[in-house]
Amino acid sequence: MAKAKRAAPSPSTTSAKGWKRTKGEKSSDGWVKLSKGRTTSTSVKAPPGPMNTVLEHIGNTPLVRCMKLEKEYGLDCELWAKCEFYNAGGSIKDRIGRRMVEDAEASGRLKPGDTIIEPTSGNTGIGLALCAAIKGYKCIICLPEKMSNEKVYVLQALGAQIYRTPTEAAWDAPDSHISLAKRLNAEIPNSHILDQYANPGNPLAHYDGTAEEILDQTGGQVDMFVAGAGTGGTISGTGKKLKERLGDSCTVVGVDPKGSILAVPDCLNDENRLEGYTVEGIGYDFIPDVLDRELIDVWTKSDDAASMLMMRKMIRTEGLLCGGSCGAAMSEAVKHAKSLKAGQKCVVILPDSVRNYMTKALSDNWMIDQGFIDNDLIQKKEFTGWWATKKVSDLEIKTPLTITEDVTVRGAVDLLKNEGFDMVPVVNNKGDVVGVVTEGNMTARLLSGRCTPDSQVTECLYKSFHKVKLGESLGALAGIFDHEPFALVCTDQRLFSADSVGGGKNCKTRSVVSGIVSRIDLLEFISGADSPGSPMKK
Ligand code: P1T
Repeated sequence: MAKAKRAAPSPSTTSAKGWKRTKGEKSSDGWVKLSKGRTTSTSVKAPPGPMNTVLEHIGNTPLVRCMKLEKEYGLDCELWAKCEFYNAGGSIKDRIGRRMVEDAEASGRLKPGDTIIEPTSGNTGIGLALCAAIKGYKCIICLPEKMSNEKVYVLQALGAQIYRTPTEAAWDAPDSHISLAKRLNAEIPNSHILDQYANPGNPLAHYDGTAEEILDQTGGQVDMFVAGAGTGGTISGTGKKLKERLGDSCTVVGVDPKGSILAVPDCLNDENRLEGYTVEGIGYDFIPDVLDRELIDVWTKSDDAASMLMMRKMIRTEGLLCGGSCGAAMSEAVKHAKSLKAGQKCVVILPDSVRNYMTKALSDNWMIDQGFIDNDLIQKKEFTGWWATKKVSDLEIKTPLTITEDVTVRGAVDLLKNEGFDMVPVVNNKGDVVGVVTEGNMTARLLSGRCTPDSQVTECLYKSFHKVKLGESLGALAGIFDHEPFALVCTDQRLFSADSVGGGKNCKTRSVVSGIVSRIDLLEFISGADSPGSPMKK
């Protein structure tokens, strides 16, 4: 019997798994289609053309479907993420960095050799510093302390000069990042604040760019658009274009973190009003000029824990290497998108990259410290030794010694030497702990010239210390010692002021230091007389 003839496969049209390409045919989006309607994941997409500088790699970011999240949150609609972390400098703010610089060049305001100064939560700074590095401007960035060191290192590497300002300073206080930028601007000749809070180029970068891309990528169908608001440039610029094109068929949802006051109506801001929050880049204590709140149909308040856990979930399930404000936007989007039907589309902006948070929300230890635990992706470490259920009060805690903010570095060095400590808590005039001076911090600051022996200790404070209560378990303390050398033992004290006695209305609870415990105290306890294996016990 004659064997059936098999056609020899054409090497140029058959992939390793036997999927055939439709010969050389490219679909409208640039992908080569395989038979059975699949696209390869091994890159046959037409690459962008060659670029003169990396500034051309800003914009044209991918829109990615989040099917795992759709399923997990029981959504009928399609959930799409606009992945802005693929911009050259790693965030959506590269778009406005480039736009504001190019507008200022075109108007003749910015000239070769000039200095760009900007108050920023970091990403606009990176966008501007990237332009400055490539185009040859000097760049000075004023950045609140809260923002991650990862942003600082990127800024430094791009050649920017950085000034950190207190996070708690109100926007119009003399020590805020905005006031400092204005002072530097007045002192430095040929310097300019391009001012993302008021510069029309900020929303226009999104009106002309981000929004057009989204309309193109969705075939002109966006039923819901969700974005966090910082300056409000993203949501105002994109929202304006979407409303012009789609009218009220597109619902614009603004995400504002608890603690900020951007949301409307104002009563939405009551919970934690003007208190600190962790997520970076969104929320303010003033309304920026470029934020057009008329364009926003619904405001929603995001929560730090839900934001950070959603960020981790997006990384883990969708492979989207995004940052904390992306988690804020997505954690609110999955609630609001529930109202959409099958076939409708919700587009969510993911503004920046996990690169900015490698030592923060990408670290399990950091998440646990902040209490951002879901017992699924982030689980608390459990210790099971005999000591783990004992209490901090079982440790031998030394008599507390604290110093006030006006003590000099020289005074603190003398004190540490004479008392035999290597750290001491610093309290303000109300008795609240503002930080800890440690031998390590003083060494780093003094040797690098960032403080002098006559500086106040507040110039070399370690602020990210941990507090524990006397009733806390040693297991919990061991979790802290996993990555921190010490913890402050604090007790709550209720403080009545003259006008509150009787009614008790203005009674405040204050945290008072009752000692410091370090790793050696725990080790001493475990290996000491109480240890089950100790000869003293027998
Ligand atoms: O400023 P706006 O267009 O509203 O984008 C908000 C936003 C969201 N997420 C992150 C991580 C951000 O950095 C920002 C805004 N960032 C700044 C205002 C800044 O100076 O970097």
